[in-house]
Amino acid sequence: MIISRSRSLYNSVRSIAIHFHPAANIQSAIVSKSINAIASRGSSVAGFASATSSANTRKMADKLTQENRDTQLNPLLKAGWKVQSNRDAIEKEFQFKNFNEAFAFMTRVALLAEKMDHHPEWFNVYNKVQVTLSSHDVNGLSQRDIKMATFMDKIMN
Ligand code: H2B
Repeated sequence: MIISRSRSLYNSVRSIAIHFHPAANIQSAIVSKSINAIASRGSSVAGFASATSSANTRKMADKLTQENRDTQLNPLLKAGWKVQSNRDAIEKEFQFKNFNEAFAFMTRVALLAEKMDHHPEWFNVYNKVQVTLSSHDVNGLSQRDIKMATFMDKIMN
């Protein structure tokens, strides 16, 4: 009895101490953030089927038309991008001073790729990065490839 009483006293003192401890406040803020993140992930799982099908419809819509090719792809071809002979994809080789510069470029592109959910095919050896851009879901070039190629050219200059 005495043991259990002092145990419960200990627990309430401990919980007060935790409550008022600044580090505990930070910790509980982190915990509630994580819970919110898990909760919102849960609700997006519930809406998964409709979310993915609308994402696919959106992605299909951005496949390049002939007009887009004349107005948006042509400037990239003038800037050194080439359409592959066997595939509706564009490629370009970027060269840097050293590996560090090449990897910094790849890191900046990777951040955009994650944001866009659109990823380049690429090959790196030391100071060179060979890039191929194509949109797998539309089996060819899309606005996303134009955007990514334009970004790569911009950060090179
Ligand atoms: N990148 C490219 N280049 N084409 C795609 O179709 C593509 C992608 N689809 N990155 C994304 C990821 C898809 O697989 C995810 C599930 O949205």
